[in-house]
Amino acid sequence: MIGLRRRRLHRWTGWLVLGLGILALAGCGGADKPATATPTTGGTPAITVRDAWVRATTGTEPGQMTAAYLTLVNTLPHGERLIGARAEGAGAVEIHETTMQGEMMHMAPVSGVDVAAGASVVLEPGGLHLMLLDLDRALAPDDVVALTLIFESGLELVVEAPVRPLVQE
Ligand SMILES: [Cu+2]
Repeated sequence: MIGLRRRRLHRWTGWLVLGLGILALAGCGGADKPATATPTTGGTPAITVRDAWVRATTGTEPGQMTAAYLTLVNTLPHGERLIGARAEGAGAVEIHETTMQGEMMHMAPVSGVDVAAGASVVLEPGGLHLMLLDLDRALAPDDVVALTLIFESGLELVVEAPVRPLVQE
């Protein structure tokens, strides 16, 4: 029990540190940004994933957490709602949104992300992201993490997301 309590405390500390790190490194104000990806015309209508990547962990020990980012592009004639995900090597994955509350950066779980017909949604630092929890190993650049995105319709998409350094140039 003591070990569990300690781990929980550690997790929250990690969130705080990560939040501050995003603030310091990405300099993101948490403002809403328009989607940058445009659904392509032609081809089979589908929901697709672009530019998926996972932030490298800060340490080398197991049990860490990190964030994954990607763009969802929906060329289907109907909306889809992302409701969860799995990640290779992660004990759990949550969908989070980072917002500014006054001058404090805050992130909290959200129940899902709607991707309207013909629209795209960007998960990016300072905004929506997937939180990969309880990693069984450290993640370094050049690693690849298989992400499975789960939609409310029952659709599941698997994407190979490369690990990128904490600081993006
Ligand atoms: Cu998060």
